[in-house]
Amino acid sequence: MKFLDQAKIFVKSGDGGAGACSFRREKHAEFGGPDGGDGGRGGDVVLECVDNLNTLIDYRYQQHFRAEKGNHGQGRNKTGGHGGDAVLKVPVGTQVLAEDKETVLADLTVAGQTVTLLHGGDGGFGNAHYKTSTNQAPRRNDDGWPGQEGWIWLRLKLIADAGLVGLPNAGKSTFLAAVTRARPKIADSPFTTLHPNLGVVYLGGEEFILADIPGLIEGAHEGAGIGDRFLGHIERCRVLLHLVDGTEADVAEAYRIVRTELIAYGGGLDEKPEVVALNKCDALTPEDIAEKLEALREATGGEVLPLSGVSQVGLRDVLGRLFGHIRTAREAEPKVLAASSAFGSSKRSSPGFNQGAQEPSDDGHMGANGEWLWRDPNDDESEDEE
Ligand SMILES: Nc1nc2c(ncn2[C@@H]2O[C@H](COP(=O)(O)OP(=O)(O)OP(=O)(O)O)[C@@H](O)[C@H]2O)c(=O)[nH]1
Ligand SMILES: [Mg+2]
Repeated sequence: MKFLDQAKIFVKSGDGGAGACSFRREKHAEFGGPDGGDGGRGGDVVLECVDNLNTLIDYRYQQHFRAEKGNHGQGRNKTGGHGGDAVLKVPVGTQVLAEDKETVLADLTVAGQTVTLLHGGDGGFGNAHYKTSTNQAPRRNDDGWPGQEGWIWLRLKLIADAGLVGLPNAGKSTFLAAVTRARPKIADSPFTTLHPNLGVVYLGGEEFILADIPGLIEGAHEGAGIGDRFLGHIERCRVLLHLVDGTEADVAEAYRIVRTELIAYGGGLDEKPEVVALNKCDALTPEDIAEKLEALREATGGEVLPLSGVSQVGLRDVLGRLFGHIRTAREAEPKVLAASSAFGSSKRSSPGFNQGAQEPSDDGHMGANGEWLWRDPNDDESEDEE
C-alpha cells in the first residue's frame, strides 16, 4: 500500500456568542439600567506542530474540524465565555495550502510552532454596551459574528538533510542505495530516476535524510532533460553532495555544468555547503584517480573525495563530511527538527555505519508534487513500476 501524505480537511472557527438584552431588576433598586453582557468570542482553528507524529494519516479519518461557539452574554453584565479552539496537531514539515492547492497558508517546520489559521467570530454586544446619556434603556443587543470556514490541504513535506546532485548517470541512486535502505532504480542510462527518492543514513548513532533527485543537464533551468523542477526538493537541505562520474573525460566540465544549473536555479542552492566526490573510482587506475582529483580540486577550489558507490569505498568519509555540515546546521538552529525525527526514531542503540538494515522500513520517496509516498514493508515489489 502506498498513500500520498496529504489530506483535505474542512475547518471552521466558532461563531461569536450573541450579546444579551437584560435590565437590572432588584427590590429597592429603581432604574436598574441595562445589564446585558456581551457574547463570548468563538474558538479559533489552530494548527500545532508536534514532533511525535509522522504522518497525516489521522486526517484521513476525521476531515471536519469545528471550533466551539462563543457563549451568549447574560444579564448582570456577564460576558459569555470563549468557545474552545479546535487544535489540529500536525507533524513537522507540514504545509497548509488553500483549496486551490497552490497558495501556501502556513509552513510548520519547528515543533511547538502554532499558527492560528482561522479566528473565531467576535461576540455580539449586549445592551449594556449601548447605554448612553441620551439612551438609558437601550434594547439593542447584537448577534455574534460568524466564524470563518473553508477547505484546506495539509501536505507533509519532509526536509531532507542532504541532497544529491550531479549529471545523469553520475551514480547518485547507487550511492543512495549503498548508504540507506532505499532501493531506487539504478541503470546505465540517463534519467533513470524520475522522481526524488529519500533514504535514512545511520551514522554513529545518529541519522540524517538523504535525497536523490533526477540528474541535471546543461540547460536544465530552461527545462532541458527533466529540468530543474526537482531542485525544490533540496532547497531546504543543509548540504549538497555533488557526485562527479570519474569515467567522464572532463570531470571539471561535468562539475561546472551542474554548478551552472544550480546557480541559474537560484533559491540559495549555490550557496549551500557542498561536498564534492569523484565517483566510480573502482573503474579508474590510480593515476587516473590522482589526475582527476586534481582537476576537480582546481575546478572546485576545495577538497574532493574519492568514492565508489558500487564497491562501497569511501562512503564513510563522504558521509562523515556531510554529517559535519548537518551537525553544524542543526546546532545553529537547534529548534528546527530534522526531518529524520519525523520518523519518530530519535535514538538508536546500535551505533555504527549503515546499521539500519534491521530497522523497519522507513524508506519511501517523494512524488512530483512534494508529497511523501510511503512504502509498505510487506510490499516487496521494487519501485518505478510506472
Ligand atoms: N563502476 C562504477 N559504476 C557505477 C558506480 N556508481 C554507479 N555506477 C553505474 O552508473 C550507472 C548509473 O548509476 P545510477 O546510480 O543510476 O546513476 P544516477 O546518477 O542515479 O543516474 P540518473 O538517475 O539517471 O540521474 C549504473 O550503470 C551504475 O551501475 C560506481 O561507483 N562505479
Ligand atoms: Mg538516479
